[in-house]
Amino acid sequence: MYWDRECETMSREQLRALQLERLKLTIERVYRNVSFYRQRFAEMGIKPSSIRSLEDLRRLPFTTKQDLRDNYPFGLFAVPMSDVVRVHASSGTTGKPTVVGYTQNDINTWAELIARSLVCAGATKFDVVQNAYGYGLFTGGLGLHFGAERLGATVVPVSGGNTQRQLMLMQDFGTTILTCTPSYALYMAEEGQKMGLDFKKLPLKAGIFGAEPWSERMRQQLEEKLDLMALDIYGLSEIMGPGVAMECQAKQGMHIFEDHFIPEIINPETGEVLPPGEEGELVITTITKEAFPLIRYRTRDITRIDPEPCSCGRTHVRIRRITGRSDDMLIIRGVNVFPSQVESVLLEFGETEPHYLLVVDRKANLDYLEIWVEVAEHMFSDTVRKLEDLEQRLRERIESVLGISARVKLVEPNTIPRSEGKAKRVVDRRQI
Ligand code: ADP
Ligand code: K
Ligand code: ZN
Repeated sequence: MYWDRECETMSREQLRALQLERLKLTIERVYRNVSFYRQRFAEMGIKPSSIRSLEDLRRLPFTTKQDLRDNYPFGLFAVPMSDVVRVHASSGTTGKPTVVGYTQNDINTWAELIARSLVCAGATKFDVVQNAYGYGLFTGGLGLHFGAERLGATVVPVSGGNTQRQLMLMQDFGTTILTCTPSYALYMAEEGQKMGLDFKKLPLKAGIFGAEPWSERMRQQLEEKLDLMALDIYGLSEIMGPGVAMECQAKQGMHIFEDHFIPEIINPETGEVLPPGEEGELVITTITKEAFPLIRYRTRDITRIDPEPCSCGRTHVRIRRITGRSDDMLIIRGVNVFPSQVESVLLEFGETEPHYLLVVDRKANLDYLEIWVEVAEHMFSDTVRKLEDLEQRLRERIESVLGISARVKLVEPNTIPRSEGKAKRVVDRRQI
């Protein structure tokens, strides 16, 4: 079953022809409307007419998250603000978020691709979709929401958190499809078990889980505990949000929707394009976006492309599970966290040493973040109240910068191990 049979199953030949046509239009659009790209292309002697085949894509420069930051907030938009109907944002490394924009057509495309994703999981208009992704600047909530409506399903826009209520609604409304991060789904499962809830008696049939890395082991647990089929969904706000790629019921990787995105895998050290099947950094070019087109965007996500035909009949290539990141970004409860964000808060306060460590752990399927910060010797002679006060102020500021809760622990000098090379800023004890 497909949402858009024609697009999802078109021959590779047709797909490549469509990609080339759309790529050319995108290159023209950014050349005309985004001075950043016009300059970059000029430096490299590239004109829109230089792009004659899909192979020519390799001649184009990469776009990085730094480029987005340098053009904060709207510098890379390719349409006037009067045509932008929505913005979203995800956390940046030092406080300033990465901002993305959508025209009405972009929002429609996104809804279409989420509808496709839901149908990959077997959804129809008879389903009740409990959407426990966060609503707001984060793309998860609203992204899934519009797509579920497009499909005609009944959306329950409950957003994240308040687990007791989630479980109540799940029973009362007869939720059939759950959408949230995999770790939150597992947390719900365990809380439900504690309450004596028998998931086998609920009509839940599929879970669409993403926004953070997870594993086959976790899939087994989720399927067993919640009695549903657990599928992986991938996306990032820079490219669109969730729905860039979605797993089908073959569960052998996520189909990347190639009529809208061109994927490449590169060696993150050298930038060289790797042959199909090799693992490296995923690079994506958008070929239909109007407000915020990106050329060869470096996602930092590590995966590989599987070009083999899929048993579901979709012809779009699959990317395998994201196995890691080529930068130091952590994903904690689905939220992107950079150690440098913590560093900038410490520098801003100037009351501690610059030595810190992020300790991430998972208890009862929920991620916990503890931040150890060294303070000078003399501070330990201060009153406990003074230290507690500092801890509290740091915690509040860090929470507001990161957008998630954290525990701050002030520690004595030389508690945090020093390293001879790159400082070790993170201890990740989570096992996924
Ligand atoms: P989103 O709103 O889609 O989570 P963000 O821009 O906040 O978008 O975060 C995107 C990042 O989240 C990706 O670059 C990737 O590192 C991670 N991510 C999203 N989906 C998955 C997934 N299914 N598996 C692993 N990591 C994922
Ligand atoms: K994320
Ligand atoms: Zn498939």
